[in-house]
Amino acid sequence: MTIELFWGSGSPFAWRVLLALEYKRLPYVSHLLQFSKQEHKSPQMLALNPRGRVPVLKDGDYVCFESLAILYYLDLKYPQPPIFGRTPEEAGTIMRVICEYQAYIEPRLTAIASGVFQGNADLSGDEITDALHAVANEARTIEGRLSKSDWIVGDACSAVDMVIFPGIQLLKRALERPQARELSSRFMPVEVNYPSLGRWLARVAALPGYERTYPPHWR
Ligand SMILES: N[C@@H](CCC(=O)N[C@@H](CS)C(=O)NCC(=O)O)C(=O)O
Repeated sequence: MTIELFWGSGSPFAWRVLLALEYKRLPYVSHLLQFSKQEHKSPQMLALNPRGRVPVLKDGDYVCFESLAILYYLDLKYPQPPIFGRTPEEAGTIMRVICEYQAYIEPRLTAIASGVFQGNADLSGDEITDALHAVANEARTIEGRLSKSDWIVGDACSAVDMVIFPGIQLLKRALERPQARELSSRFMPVEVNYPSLGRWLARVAALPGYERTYPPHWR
């Protein structure tokens, strides 16, 4: 069976899946879609995912979308190396930290990133400032985990690293923009404010195949 991945450059959700495919050393056909040409909304793509969003994974006749669902599918279908832990307890903790990230960090991180990139929010207003404070507090918890272990949960790279890493990269990229200079001081430079998180970012970036996952338009 051939695995095909439909994705877009800079999508943190697609990046998760690329990291998982590379980590599991699965061969795949990459379909890099151009958001600017609305290729993710083509009739062919809408037939695969009626929401017109990426990533979409096709494995033979089976189609899956929603990045976390894709990670879960890949792990059950291609179990080695596992990304949802080696024990039920590890799996539970990996899922728990992913759920915490999605509930308490991701919406705020998205608000900050779209405020910076799309200019649709006042970067010195309460909403964005509060969002950054909340993200910075949550990052402290992750920093605590990473000060005790190389990976966020357990002693190997897992789905939780793949879910959180692209989000942190997106946040860093947003906070590096000149218009975010004042806002960024609470978080940046990551390597100084969160040394263990900084080392973890470098650790993920050193994984085999990482270069193939890096958003082409960020180079
Ligand atoms: N919850 C989805 C989110 C997917 C998503 O929002 N993808 C964005 C790219 S970052 C997209 O395709 N946006 C296109 C659009 O909304 O038109 C997942 O985890 O896969």
